[in-house]
Amino acid sequence: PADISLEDSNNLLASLPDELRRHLYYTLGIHDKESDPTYYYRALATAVRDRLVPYWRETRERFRESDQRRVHYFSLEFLLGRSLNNAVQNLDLDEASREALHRYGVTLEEVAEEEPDAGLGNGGLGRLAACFLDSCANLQLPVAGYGIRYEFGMFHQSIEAGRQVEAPDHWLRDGNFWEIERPEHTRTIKMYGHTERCMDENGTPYSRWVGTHDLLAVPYDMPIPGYKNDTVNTLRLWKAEATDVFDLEEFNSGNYPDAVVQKNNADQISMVLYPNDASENGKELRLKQQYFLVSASLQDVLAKWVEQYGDDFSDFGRLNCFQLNDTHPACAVPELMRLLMDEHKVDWDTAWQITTRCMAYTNHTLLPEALERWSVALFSRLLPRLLEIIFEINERFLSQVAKKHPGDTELRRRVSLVEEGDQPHIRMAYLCIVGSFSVNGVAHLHTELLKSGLFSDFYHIWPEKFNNKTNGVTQRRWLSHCNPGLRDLLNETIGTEWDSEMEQMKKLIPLAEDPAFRKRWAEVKQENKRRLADYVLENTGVEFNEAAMFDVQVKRIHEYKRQLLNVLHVIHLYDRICRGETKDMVSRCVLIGGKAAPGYHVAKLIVKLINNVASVINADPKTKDLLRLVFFPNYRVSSMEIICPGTELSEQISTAGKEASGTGNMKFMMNGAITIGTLDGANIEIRDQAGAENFFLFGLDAKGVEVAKQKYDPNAIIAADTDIQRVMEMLEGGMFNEQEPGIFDLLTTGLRNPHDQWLTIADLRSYINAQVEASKTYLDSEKWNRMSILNAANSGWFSSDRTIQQYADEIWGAKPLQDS
Ligand code: DL6
Repeated sequence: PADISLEDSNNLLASLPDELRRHLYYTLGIHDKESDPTYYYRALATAVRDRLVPYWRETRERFRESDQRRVHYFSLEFLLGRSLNNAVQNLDLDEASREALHRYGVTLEEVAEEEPDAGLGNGGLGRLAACFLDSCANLQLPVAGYGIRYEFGMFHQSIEAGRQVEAPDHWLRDGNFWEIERPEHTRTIKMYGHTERCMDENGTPYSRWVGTHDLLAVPYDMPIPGYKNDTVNTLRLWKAEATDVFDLEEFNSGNYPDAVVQKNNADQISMVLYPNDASENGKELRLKQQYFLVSASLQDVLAKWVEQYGDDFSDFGRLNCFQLNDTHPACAVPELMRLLMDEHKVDWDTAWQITTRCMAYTNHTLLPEALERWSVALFSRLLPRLLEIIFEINERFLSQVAKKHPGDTELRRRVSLVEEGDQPHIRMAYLCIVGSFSVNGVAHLHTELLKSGLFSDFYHIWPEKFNNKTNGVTQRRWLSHCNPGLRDLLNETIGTEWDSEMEQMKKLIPLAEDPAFRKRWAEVKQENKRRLADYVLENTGVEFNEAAMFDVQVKRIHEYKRQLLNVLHVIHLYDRICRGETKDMVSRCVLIGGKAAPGYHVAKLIVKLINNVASVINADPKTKDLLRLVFFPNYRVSSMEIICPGTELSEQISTAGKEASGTGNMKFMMNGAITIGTLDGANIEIRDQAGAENFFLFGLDAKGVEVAKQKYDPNAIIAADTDIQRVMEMLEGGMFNEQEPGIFDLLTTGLRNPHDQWLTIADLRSYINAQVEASKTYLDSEKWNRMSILNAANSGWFSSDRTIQQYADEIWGAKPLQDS
């Protein structure tokens, strides 16, 4: 079957209804009418995947035959969400799928609901990787994703007595109908052991890594379909397995449990996603995951290279690029060196030239606690050969620095890859910078702050390495798929090209002045609000008033993202209601959602506070029709697909200088929500694009934050502002924790702390004022709708197609592979 042509393979497939029937009958063994929609999901997913297979193979062939540069996107996270609707949309199978399902009395929507989210990521960084893969396939770029096939994805969050409760997310329990296992490409991964110095026949010394514990990396490929362009790229996810399932000696001696120890140890590596978005916890298993991913993936790429070009690596750097999604895959730098030198006999200088020609690093955070450092002791136990290589990279780098800046020992100490101390550590970000030809931030401000702050020494050494690539999101999932009402309106009014040429959205600008169009725009939003209200009711039991403003903040729970600031404003509104000060008050339904890292105590306390405040407000008859607050549980990709289109006010309220970019802000903008936000991350660019008059700005900017920190006195601010004072009194007086006195003290003392680095109280007055402005504007619905249209109209810049085009042109030097 390997030589089946594209045409033949398509001919092998019957019509979609017949394929659905075949999979129900033969693949799933369903012989009677089945009422459980999960079977229809499985059969349809398999039938749709079959339709991708010929194009998938064809794309792979084009990839293989081309002499263009190939890109390998290394990421510990790919937050894909659901695949069915995406594939149906990209293959233009919507109508055919609906027709095929019709005879069984089920809808595509019901069937799509059966698919578990592939939650192989924490938040922004993982979802960005998924949007990037979509755009690469849309642009027909030769880009493959490499990640880990976690058995358990992002934990399931439920709320019990207001608190977050985590449960495992066994998303693979019922199988994954998209993936194809490729055991023939299994790779062996080394860990532990020690190194030996040896001498080759020419008397040149070299190192051997021996006595290792080996395990296997087995690839599972997920198709990444391009948008109606016959291209299907690949996301290769690795599963860890033992080299031998049983230790036969132990088994034969009757010691059954010990016989499978090796298997269990190996399985653990791809068992679970670490649920920390912005902090690392230095666990050995995490380093194992990181090394496992990069070693397997680099071996894969090198094996394909050798198959095609033999052991001549002279063009390897020109024809390959590895994009490192944050420092998580940083071991790729020493591992490529190791593979080239130890396995392929390339000398150090050539290997270094190749490595630094093909590695590129993206930084996603300025938070110091998120910057990875691994202890030298752990490295030397787990990856002794890599440590040797890192030490040598460091030595050579520091001597280069010494040559350029003689006598500046302080500089050498600062930029060293090894942080000295009682327990020396390897600075993974520095390793990435030294080993890469490109270092990029993810929004203009973020990149500038990297250059002037965190990485300023390196910026002075290599200014040419630094560049910005402002993030983007795919409009095909985040507009076309999730907002069918708006999609249809756009198609009817500005044509259909915006789905792959997002700048076409600009055609909406003149329509913002057309009252008839504004009316239709508002009708679409209203319908999306109705859908969101149903969803909220179903998931929280709280009724949203569909005439109210839908005010939303969904993202990971973190102090710097300041969900607390949002709650303080809600308490302020409640205070106004309690005092009867409701003249001109706009009804609001406030939704907050997101997961807190299980070990992040303060974040979990914020979740509890939101829930407690919600309980009090929602139970008070005075708030009826004026104010609702909900904490939306288990926020994930598929819930954003309903939340985003129904949102009117998008809360992007981080402490300036802390949010690298944000991407939820872009999804909301595309769907016509108006942002209330600080000058942080990509908010700045959102405001530039939308126009300052179409954005509710508040708070200190990044410089202002640094200045304010010098003489911050939150208690004086509270004492001088009666609104804020009352909010604090309500909080501190126990109004929201009558049964559990003192539980929120940590939060209130934090707010009052002059060293509070999130400056929540500093920005509260300005935030309240911006909220008043937002409310006033909302009362003028014509104005609001005009602003909403102009936000969507100017959101073209935030398509990940634009971002990826920039990566391709300015970093990768990658060209599209057209279909033959
Ligand atoms: O670049 C994607 C995304 C940004 O939009 C967010 O602003 C940023 O917080 C997030 N960073 C992380 C940090 N993880 N690490 N390391 O998730 O990246």
